[in-house]
Parts: sequence; structure tokens; C-alpha cells
Amino acid sequence: MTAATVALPPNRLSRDALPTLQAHLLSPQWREPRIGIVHLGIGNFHRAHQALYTEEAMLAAGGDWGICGVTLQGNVGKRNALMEQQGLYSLVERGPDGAKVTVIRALREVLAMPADAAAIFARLADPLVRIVSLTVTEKGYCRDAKTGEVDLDDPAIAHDLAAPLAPRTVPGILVAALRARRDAANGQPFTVLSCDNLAHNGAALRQVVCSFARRLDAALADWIAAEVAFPSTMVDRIVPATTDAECVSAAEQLGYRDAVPVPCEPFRQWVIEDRFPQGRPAWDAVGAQLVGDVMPFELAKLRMLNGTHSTLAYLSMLGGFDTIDAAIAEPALRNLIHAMMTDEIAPTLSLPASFDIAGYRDALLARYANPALKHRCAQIAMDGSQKLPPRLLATIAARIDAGRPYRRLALAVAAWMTFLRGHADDGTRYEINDPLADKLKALAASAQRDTVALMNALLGVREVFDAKLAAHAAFRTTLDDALRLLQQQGARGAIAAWQ
Ligand code: CS2
Repeated sequence: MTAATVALPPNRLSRDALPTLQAHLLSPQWREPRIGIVHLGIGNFHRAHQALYTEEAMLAAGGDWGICGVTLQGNVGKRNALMEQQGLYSLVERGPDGAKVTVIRALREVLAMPADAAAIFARLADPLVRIVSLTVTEKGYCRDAKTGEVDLDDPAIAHDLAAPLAPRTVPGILVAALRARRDAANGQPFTVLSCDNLAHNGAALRQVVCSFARRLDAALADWIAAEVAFPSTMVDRIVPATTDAECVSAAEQLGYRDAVPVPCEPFRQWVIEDRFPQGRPAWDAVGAQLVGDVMPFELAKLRMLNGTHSTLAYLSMLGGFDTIDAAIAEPALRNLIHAMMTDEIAPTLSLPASFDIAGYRDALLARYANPALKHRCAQIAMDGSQKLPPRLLATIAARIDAGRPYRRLALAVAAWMTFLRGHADDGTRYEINDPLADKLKALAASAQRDTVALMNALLGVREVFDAKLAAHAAFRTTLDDALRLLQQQGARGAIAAWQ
């Protein structure tokens, strides 16, 4: 069923339609807020998570926290689709008991780089904008994996250093905007709020931004370091990509066409370091947790959820499971994930005594089993070169330091390496979507069927594997055993054998 084959309602979702959509609104009361937040990376995750919390916060406690969303990929199609609906879209929460459709109003404006650069920087210069938040994924930080500083080898960074007033990258845009704020009459910065899956995401972004600024103007870098808050957060909600079927379903539920509905699970969580010198929405009034230290929550989520998500994704791409719920329904694979979380990941976490890690694990397994979401493994398998270090390799390093086993984690790394050959066990080919795709595919191809050559080639990719881990003899031995098992028995055989 696609939007092209089903008769959709003639009218598009619009603010004029809202009086007829009361059943799909968080509240009938609503004052159109002025824009107080610019969000970089207006993808499905932001629209299912921060935008929802922010609308709820404004309903609970008021405030001008309307959102200006910015797409950085030059995606004017996404901008046009949302602006044709005056920023409105439907959020479709899909659980085992059915779907709940909510029309979200917090998004007031959508702009696209570079087409709307002038409007974007005018918005960033507006003193009413007190928060710039981001969901740009790991690769959007332009970060040198070894140093944590800005990646000077990135051509886009080189462009922005050469043309700092016409930036295209996140560091370049943030530094140009903060420079303008420093030089303006009131000299007030905005708070920079990372909402990406990185450990210490606020501090990581601060290091990238300050190192970029320092290449241009040491005084500006010092001002940013001293005056700009970069709180860390942990964000959690499983949000698949939008499909045609989702558009049809949203239209049937609303009676209006929505070109950009967002599917998501019912679960959501947001843990935020409470450091907002310029103020913030009342997120704590609507379920977000404002804390002093996000780290314990960040690591639990990165390692327990994202680490097993990536494990499921790569074993599934090889073994032929299309979605996460189909993969976790495979008993041997579910057992492997359960044991990985229990025996290899959870022991690396330093959690408050009140944190029920077994309950967290069981809740994750139930979320993965949600049959209504159809979260595609191929979506999660993207960008592995950026995702593996924080999700799996840091956990392996912690296990090595503790002198504890990590064979299931090693199988996940071996599955990623095997995945880079570009075909499933049955020969089905798939695309490798990754910032390093060309390099990784060439290395995998050069190794042909030689698993030792494959391991040596990929362990040499310093953007992914640091030299210490790559040289660790026991890790190499375990990895090679897993690679050979995957090659000899396929993913399904390896899962059964590697319990
Ligand atoms: C997923 C995440 O696509 C992926 O890499 O692991 O987007 C995951 O769904 C979210 O982090 C869940 O909060």
C-alpha cells in the first residue's frame, strides 16, 4: 500500500485544520509561541522527542520556546514539505495495543542550509533564541576520533576555516553564530544542547567547537569556553524512518494529508544536565529528568540499547532478518542479546543503587519486540564507523581493562566487518551507508575470503579502532575466531554456536 495507490484526503494538514483535529492535540489551549530554540538536524528523531517534550513544556508552563528547525543536508524537500504544513506534522506512537496520532505544533519554522543561510543566521542572532539544540548524528560533529578535536582532514571543515562567514558544518555554523552573539550589543550567547548518541555529548561538542574557533580566533575560543554552556543529555526513543504506508495511515487517521508523519514507539526518556544560563522550557514538568551528571544514564543507554541495536543490525543484515522485532523473535539471537547485556555490558556500568539494570534490560527486549514499529535493521546498520566506537568498542576496552570476557561483543564487531563485504549470507547485496563507505568497502573487498586479511585491514582503520585495541592479542584472536565462524556457518549458525 503506498500513498500513490490509495485515495488520500484532498486537503493538507494545516493550522486552519486544527479546530477539526481536537482529538489529536495535546491540549485545545495553545498560544502560538515566538521562536526560542533553533534545532539543527530536523530529522524524525527530533520531531518525535525534543519537539514533543517542548510543546508539552509550553502547555505546562508557557514560554516562547517555539522551534526553528534547520536541515543541514541541503534538503529543501524536507523544508518545503514541513513549511507547506506550517511546521505541523503527526506523531504516530505505535505500540502492541495500537497507534496514537498527535499533531505537534511546536515547530514554527523550517529552514535549509545553504539556501536559507541568511535567514538561519538572522534567527541565530535573535536574542530570543536562547537554545541551539542538535540531532546531527555522530558524523555531524566532524570530530577527530583520536583527539576529540575538530577533524582538520575533513574537507568541509577546511572549507569553513577558509570561509568562516559561509560555513556549512556544525562547528562552522555554531562558531559563526556565537561570534555574532559575542559582538552584538547584549553579547549574550545561547546554550548549545547536544541530543546525539555520544558519550559526554555536551563536552564532546564543546571540544570540537572550541578547537574549530581556536583555528580562527583565540579570543573567540576563550570567550566560548568561558561563556557558552554545553550541557550533556541522554535521549531515548526508537523512531523508524517514515514510509509511504505511514503517510497513508496518518491521512486515514487525521482526514488530512501529512507528507511527513513520524512513527515512533510509545517509550521515551530524556535526561538533561541542568545548565541553561539563558533559561529553558519546563521540560522537568513533563517527564524529562534534569540532573547534575548525565553520564551514568548516557553509558547505560549507549551500551545497553545502542550497542545491542548495532549487534542485532549487523547479525540481521547477514542472517536475513529485516526488522528488529523479527530478529529478537529468533530465540537464539534473543538469548545472545540477553546474555550480552547481562554478562558483558551491564558489569561495565557504574549506576546508582536505585537503577534496576535487569529491569532496564528486560524493558529493552520488550521494546525491541514491538511488532507495530517495523524498525529496519538496515537503518540501524548505517554509519557503523561512527557508531561502533561509543557503542561497542568502548565496552570491549572496559572489559579488557577489567580482565573480563567479551566474546559476544567481539562477535558484534566481527559481524560489522563481515557486513562490509556488502552481501548477506544468502548472497543478497545491500548498500553500505557510511561516511567511510568507499574506504571500508575497498578494504573488505581486498581481503576477499581471507578472514585474517579482513581483520587486519579493518583494524587498521584508525577512525574506528585505536592502535591499542587493534594490537591487543586476545581481542584479535577472539575476533578472528568469530570472523571464521561467521564465514563458515553464516550469522544464524554463528549465533547458535556463539552463545
Ligand atoms: C539506533 C538509534 O539507528 C540507530 O543507530 O540505534 O537511533 C536508536 O533507535 C535510538 O538511539 C533509541 O533511542
